[in-house]
Amino acid sequence: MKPKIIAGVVIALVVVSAAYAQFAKPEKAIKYRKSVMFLIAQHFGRMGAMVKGSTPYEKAAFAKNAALVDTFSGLPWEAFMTPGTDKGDTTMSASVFQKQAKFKAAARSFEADTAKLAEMAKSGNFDAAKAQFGKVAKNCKSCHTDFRVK
Ligand code: ASC
Repeated sequence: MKPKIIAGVVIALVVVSAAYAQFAKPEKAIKYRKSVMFLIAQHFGRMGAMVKGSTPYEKAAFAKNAALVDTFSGLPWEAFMTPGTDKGDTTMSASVFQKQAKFKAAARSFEADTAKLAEMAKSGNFDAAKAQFGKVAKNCKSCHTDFRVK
């Protein structure tokens, strides 16, 4: 093979192996997903306070929190699929591995609903955003019921 082709193959292998081995150790995957879930809960909670009326509704702040939750919504799933991470410092249930299709469907549903929430929040229609906030909260709850150890 020509050196350029060899270099190309080596680069391709490095890129592919990096994509499949995001986490050096299971503990890193657990820490990663817990960090993302912490951020989601923070920013979802700030919207929740406005939905409940315990803090005043501010369009820009609500939209910013919704956009952040939408961005974070795609991040944690690979870390959940990492083998061995149903044990250790985690509340993830092994049912994530046993019911992968259901888990992935729940993740996609959460992503779709957070994307809609971000759109509605941006439009400034607070009533619509509130209703959509409720749908996202249902996603949170049902996934926790099925996939989190009580
Ligand atoms: C939150 C949070 C959750 C969800 C869930 C929604 O703010 O930390 O786990 O909302 O309670 O039903």
